[in-house]
Amino acid sequence: MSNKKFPKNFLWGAATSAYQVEGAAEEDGKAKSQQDVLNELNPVTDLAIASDHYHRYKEDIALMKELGLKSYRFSIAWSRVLPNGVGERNTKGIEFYHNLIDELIKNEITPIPTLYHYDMPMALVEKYDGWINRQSVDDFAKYAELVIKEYKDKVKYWTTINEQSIIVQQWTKKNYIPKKYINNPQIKYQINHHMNLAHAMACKYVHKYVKDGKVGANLSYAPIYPLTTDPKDQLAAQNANDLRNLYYTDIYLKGKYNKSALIYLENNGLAPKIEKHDMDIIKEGYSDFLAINYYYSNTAKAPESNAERIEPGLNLSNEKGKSAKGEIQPGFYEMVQNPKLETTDWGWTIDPTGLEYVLRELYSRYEVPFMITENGLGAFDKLEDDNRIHDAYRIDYIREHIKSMAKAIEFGVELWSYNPWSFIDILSTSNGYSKRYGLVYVDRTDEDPKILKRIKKDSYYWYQGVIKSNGEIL
Ligand code: BGP
Repeated sequence: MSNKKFPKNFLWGAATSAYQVEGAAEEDGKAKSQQDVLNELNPVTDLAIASDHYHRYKEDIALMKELGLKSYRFSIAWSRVLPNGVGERNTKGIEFYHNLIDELIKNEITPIPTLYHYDMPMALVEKYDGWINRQSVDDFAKYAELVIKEYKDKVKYWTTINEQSIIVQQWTKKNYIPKKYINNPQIKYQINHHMNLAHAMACKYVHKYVKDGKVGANLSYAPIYPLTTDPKDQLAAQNANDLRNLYYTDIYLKGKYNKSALIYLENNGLAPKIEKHDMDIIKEGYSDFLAINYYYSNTAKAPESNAERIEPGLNLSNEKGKSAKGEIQPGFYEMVQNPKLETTDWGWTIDPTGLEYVLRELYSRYEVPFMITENGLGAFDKLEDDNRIHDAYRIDYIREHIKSMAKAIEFGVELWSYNPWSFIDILSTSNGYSKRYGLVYVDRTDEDPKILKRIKKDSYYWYQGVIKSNGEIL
């Protein structure tokens, strides 16, 4: 099959998120987000500096331009715009994102902002426990309205909330959860319900204020395969897909909760409390597309009849891919390792075929366009004596995923954009700078920020050729 199928105006991009690159965590009026505090409690690296993108965005955008990027997916830090989450605006924060967006546009790079990437303002966590409290929906809606109105003439593509399914699965890591709630897993589905409403409000505002504006959520989506050909395992994989995947996409793209997943949650005392007009709000805030973050696939089997519940995120693993393994939902499914697939150094399966599987599965179900807003390989990169980073493993990973996108396009899938994770090295939440994803190396360690020099990796030069040939030279 040829790779000629990428449309002429395809947006070849790259991605980052605010707290993982910006630094300046408490500078120019920004207040702490829950990520700043979570990192203080369990220090991995320095969020006050991170990759110092806040001060070096011009240098970084010059590198994007040289690479040939057509889009840049980044996130806006709520607590930079509204330090208290609500109320007084931080002019300097608002100005920063104007400058960033202007610089992108000047360099013909389409901005794709995300409104929320795990970084609830700490002020709202202190005030009312953050997303646990329904007040968060109104406060997020106010923040979203402000930001959308502010940048509406410059930004056409908007994404709302990053990875709600990961926020549920890893609820104690992606949210600051006060101790009193820790033993109540229903809370995570309540948080998710509040986010569904918040997402819908943001979609509504994009449709209201942005001429030809397009909006969707960023969802981490891993296909779920049955472990064997036993029909019971097949059904378990379907159950897992309902609860871990369709429970989110049906909300965004059908305006409904996936029925079997909701019934399972109700039967187990885990369902969210849904108020009278909530489903109308969710229906009204429809999405125009889905932004998919794709890293790995998962596998499920039928659990033993006497198996006890193991919630994801409560096992010992720190990593998302690994954490799927070991989850048991009694009578529904058990997540297991896939014996057919290789894994990364962090135990995440490497499965480019899964990306074609996901795109085609979702397209047949919803027939909406997609963007890939994250996809990449976390690795221990090494700065060699020749001052280069020879990351052939990353090139292989990205190449195979691009081939899968091309095949999905050949089968009719509408794909607008591909934004590998990440543009420059970012801090990985659980692993700091030892787990690197960037096309551009940031010369620092967790302990020592050094001078944060940017060095183009081999993957940067390779991706440059991919973009130039519109995906033909891989
Ligand atoms: C996605 C997140 C990113 C990034 C990435 C890699 O789920 O949206 O923020 O963290 O995963 O994950 P990690 O840093 O844990 O390796």
